[in-house]
Amino acid sequence: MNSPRAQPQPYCVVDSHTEGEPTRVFLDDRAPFAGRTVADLLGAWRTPEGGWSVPQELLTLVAEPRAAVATVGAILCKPTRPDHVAGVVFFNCAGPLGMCGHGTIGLAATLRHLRRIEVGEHRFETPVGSVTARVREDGRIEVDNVEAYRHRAGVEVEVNHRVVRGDIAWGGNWFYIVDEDRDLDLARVDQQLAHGVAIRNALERDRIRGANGAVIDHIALFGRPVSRDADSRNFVLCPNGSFDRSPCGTGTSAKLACLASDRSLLPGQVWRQESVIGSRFDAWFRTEPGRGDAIYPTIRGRAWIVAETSLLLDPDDPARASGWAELAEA
Ligand code: PYC
Repeated sequence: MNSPRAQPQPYCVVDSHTEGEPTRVFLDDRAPFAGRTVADLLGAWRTPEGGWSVPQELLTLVAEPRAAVATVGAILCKPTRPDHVAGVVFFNCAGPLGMCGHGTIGLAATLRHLRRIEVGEHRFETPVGSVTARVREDGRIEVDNVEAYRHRAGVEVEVNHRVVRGDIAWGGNWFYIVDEDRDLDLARVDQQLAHGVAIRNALERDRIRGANGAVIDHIALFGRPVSRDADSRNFVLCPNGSFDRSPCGTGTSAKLACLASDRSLLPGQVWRQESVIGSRFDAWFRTEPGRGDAIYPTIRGRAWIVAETSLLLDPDDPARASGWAELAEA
């Protein structure tokens, strides 16, 4: 008879969606995350090139068959500053994200659900800077994102024998932003995904990158809104080849930076961004003297809790990858 194999400790998670886009929060009260800060995780997961990667085992936990492909993981970490509630490291099944707007809204809704925070302002440390989430009485959550800016305007790239023109902008992740003439809708998701991937490949082929040689891993197509009271509809290709069901908090931030640079949107003016599934974020920005064209965007949206669960990785399961070596050695 086979003796029973030791089962690894389950990962406790809370799942939510923000305007349709899933977030899976990994709780910080048990190993391997208990007591870890953002810097601990990034240090453990540092790559020889100076970036950082996410262990395969964690990528497995935000991928099929345990999650929808669009899922963003959010690892809750110990804060290092007394005025911050927590740290957070975002990733999807392809690897790390800098910031994540929908994920921060999902994280704040999760912490409220767990009664760890209440209505009010809460600060979080992320790998790319501090962000603030304001949980409102009406359940909406506003995120004051990291600084956003347009890096280059009107950058042309040849895609399938056609010239595409777009702006390169930072909103917590790197985006190539294209204003599209065509309607963006769910019926054409396959074409939109293929177009996004072709643009991303063409940018890499031509070594067109963000500041300091950063790879542009998000492609955001902006088009006409469907709702009368929205300003625009978008389709955002994420690094894992999925599309954002929400209007993408960091993508909307990057778009705001471009609008601000073009003087097409003023500080405080509300921009209503619709996603390809028709969900929405309201967004606006402020500026600071001496910061040039950089803006400080705020995104407002809603999130709903959908599950509290623990994830199992059976050692015999072929859909599991091994390896906690990176963190264990930290
Ligand atoms: O909301 O910032 C965002 C985001 C990035 C990737 C998926 N969602």
